[in-house]
Amino acid sequence: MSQRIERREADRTFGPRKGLWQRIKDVALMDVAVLVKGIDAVAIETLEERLLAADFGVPATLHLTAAVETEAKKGKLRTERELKDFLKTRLVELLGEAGSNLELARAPEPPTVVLLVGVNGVGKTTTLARLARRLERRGESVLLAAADTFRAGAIEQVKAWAARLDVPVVAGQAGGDPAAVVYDAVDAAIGRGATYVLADTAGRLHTQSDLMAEVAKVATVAGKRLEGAPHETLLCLDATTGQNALVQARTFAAALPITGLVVCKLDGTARGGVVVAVSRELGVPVKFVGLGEGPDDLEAFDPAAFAEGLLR
Ligand SMILES: Nc1nc2c(ncn2[C@@H]2O[C@H](COP(=O)(O)OP(=O)(O)OP(=O)(O)O)[C@@H](O)[C@H]2O)c(=O)[nH]1
Ligand SMILES: [Mg+2]
Repeated sequence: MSQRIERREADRTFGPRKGLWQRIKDVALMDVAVLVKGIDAVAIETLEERLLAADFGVPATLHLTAAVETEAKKGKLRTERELKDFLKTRLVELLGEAGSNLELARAPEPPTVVLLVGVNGVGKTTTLARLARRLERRGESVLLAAADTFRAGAIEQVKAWAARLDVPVVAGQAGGDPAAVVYDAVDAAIGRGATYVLADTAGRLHTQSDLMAEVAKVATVAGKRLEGAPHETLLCLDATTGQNALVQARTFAAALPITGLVVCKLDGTARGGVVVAVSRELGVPVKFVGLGEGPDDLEAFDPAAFAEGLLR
């Protein structure tokens, strides 16, 4: 990593609400001189700085700026429109490299077991409820597993969602074994013919190795009741935590097989580049994005719409 990049990464001076494209345009990049002479080294540096400040992370930033540089040398990026379109296309390509299956997994035979994992407060339980609602609307029959037995009030939180959404819930005792709750939930889903089991888990810091082992065990035990389960393990990340989301993602992926990402709280940041950074680093697609606190504020991830929104 160049020193220049390290320095730039530390130096985040932009208002969080300003759009990325506005910030790219703001300084030297798109003034008249640049348009006449083409994109020069200073403009590339500016672009680099803006992408880092928007949480793209170093690898994705270098990839994008190198692509822009190459294209500019061919004399192609001479207008604002050309640069914007080029960046959009490259962004969609980058996101596509992490996997094209953006749909929620579906087991060959029901039920499909989905596990939600992530650090404290990222949006796991809210996402569980929002997924339940989506699936029910599609005609699936959902069963919730309240497997956060750790945090006070977590079981009640899932029960409250279950009542509100009118879906069944399997819960154990506070302080009980989360793996046993998921096992029982899968069992109950098989018994009553539910098509999806959505399992909440306790928030845990990626630095707590005992708790990371615990969540790995939850996944293993689900597979003991139903071969192939969990069919989907979604890692929830909070977009407002910036590059720390990347560290979390790496650690969780090392502990258990993460099949998809949910980036929550994208409504609270204009630095959505973290979506690109994590999916690229992990090689795992972003499947959903959280755009608010309400039960409908979860959207299936659409790379083209995302790139468009980011560069608006
Ligand atoms: N603005 C916004 N807020 C969100 C989003 N997703 C979740 N939240 C809020 O974030 C807070 C935490 O959400 P939870 O779903 O309880 O998070 P959690 O990961 O289950 O938390 P723990 O169980 O404590 O680890 C709540 O106040 C949610 O309303 C989102 O996409 N946008
Ligand atoms: Mg929770």
